[in-house]
Amino acid sequence: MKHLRIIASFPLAAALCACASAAGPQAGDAKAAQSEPLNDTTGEPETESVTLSPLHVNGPQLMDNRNQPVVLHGYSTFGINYKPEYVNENTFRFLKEEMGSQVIRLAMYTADNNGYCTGGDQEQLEGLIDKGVQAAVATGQYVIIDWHILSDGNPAQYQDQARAFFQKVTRKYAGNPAVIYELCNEPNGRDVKWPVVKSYAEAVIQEIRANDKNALILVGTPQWDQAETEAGKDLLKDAGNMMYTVHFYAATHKDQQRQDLSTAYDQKLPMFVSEFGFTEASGNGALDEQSGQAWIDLLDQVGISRVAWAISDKDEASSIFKPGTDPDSPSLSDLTEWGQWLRQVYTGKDTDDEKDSQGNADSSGKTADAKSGDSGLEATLKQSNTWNSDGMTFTQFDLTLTNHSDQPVTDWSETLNFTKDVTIDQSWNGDISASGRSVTVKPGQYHATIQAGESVKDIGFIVKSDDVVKQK
Ligand code: IDC
Repeated sequence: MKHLRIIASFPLAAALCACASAAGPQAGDAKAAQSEPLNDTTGEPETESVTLSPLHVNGPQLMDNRNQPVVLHGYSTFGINYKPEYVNENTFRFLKEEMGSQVIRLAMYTADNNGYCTGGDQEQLEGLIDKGVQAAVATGQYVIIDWHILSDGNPAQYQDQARAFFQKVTRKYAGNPAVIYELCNEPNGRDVKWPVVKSYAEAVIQEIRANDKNALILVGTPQWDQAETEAGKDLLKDAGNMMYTVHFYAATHKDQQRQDLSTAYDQKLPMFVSEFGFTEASGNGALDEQSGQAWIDLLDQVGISRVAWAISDKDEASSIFKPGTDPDSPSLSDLTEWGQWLRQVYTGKDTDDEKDSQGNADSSGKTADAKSGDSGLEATLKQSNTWNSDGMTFTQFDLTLTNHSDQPVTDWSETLNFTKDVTIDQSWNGDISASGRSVTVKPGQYHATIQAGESVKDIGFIVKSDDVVKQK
């Protein structure tokens, strides 16, 4: 577990710096630099608490403070007034280190289940928000404070409370680049058209901007966050740094909604998917992986951040944890099918393999080495960035090779398979070549021998393909 933790938190800047002397000029190339959008640090491996880069919007794209595109992956809490126990630093750390999370959304219902405006204990809820913000920051993640309207479909209904709430929290967190404000979860209802939401947003944004000129603000769109094209025709003015939210549940929302997102993207609308699932919109029912994958491919293509519903152990298909999961010590075996799927797409790691190799609790007889490639090394490939340029898709992968045996491994070779034909655009710290859908990695000038127990983490490459590519 310890070494996984280091892999997950090692900033790419450090890897790139480390290989600048080792791998030549490509290490500092602008494209490679795109892959380190998050940490406003260079050099040292990340400690618990990192400074996150302030985020800003440029055209439709979210960017870091070096003007590099940022695509955040993350998880939403279930309503914090339903499941306060999951607002928990240990859970957030697990999500960061094992589940590829870079952003946590704190969903605070306003009306449902003793919400903030319907009898909930406001002080207690504000305390939970603060606990969540601290826990996200302590684990190096962005955090979204979400005013989670739902049964109260019209955000104007509790506009005064919303203004007071956002005034309070922005006073508290002013200037903290980790904190993002989501003004209203999912406006809905027959009369709740975009102008209604827009005028609510204007009122609340005024409060936020009085305290914080730069914070990133997310604004909902009507029809449960699916009327982005309406917003695209009538943008908020002078709101500063902001994006519009789109939500989807893949088993319910399909081609039409994907088409709407593409249309809005063509309008250059800055969008952020602050909630999504693969279930039906009810949060339950079977996962529709086909429709879900089509959504993920689309988000990858256009570089949109996404936050999955939900950090919960409720017995429903959109929960990432099985019932009874201990929020103080979640583990891979607690993941539901949905949790496992998210881990796979956010980190490239297959949870079944890892569960087998964890702590030698291996009933299947498989060893850690059995899952590795050709050489007896454990190979973990992490997709760290993807972007489009000149009509092609570029995807950066970082490779970790671990020798779990008690013997050094020499003259190794690893073959990695992908879903599409790829060519190598750049590579570092290895002899790396592509043929069709596979990439072969051999030792270059470095790492000819990997010692017993050693983990090599600075090998990486960027592949070029005609569409989104994933490891197979
Ligand atoms: C759902 C929960 C469900 C709960 C319901 C009402 O999954 O257990 O009973 O809220 O509190 C949304 C909402 C989100 C919903 C989710 C799934 O933002 O609050 O959570 N969903 O229905 N929009 C579309 C789907």
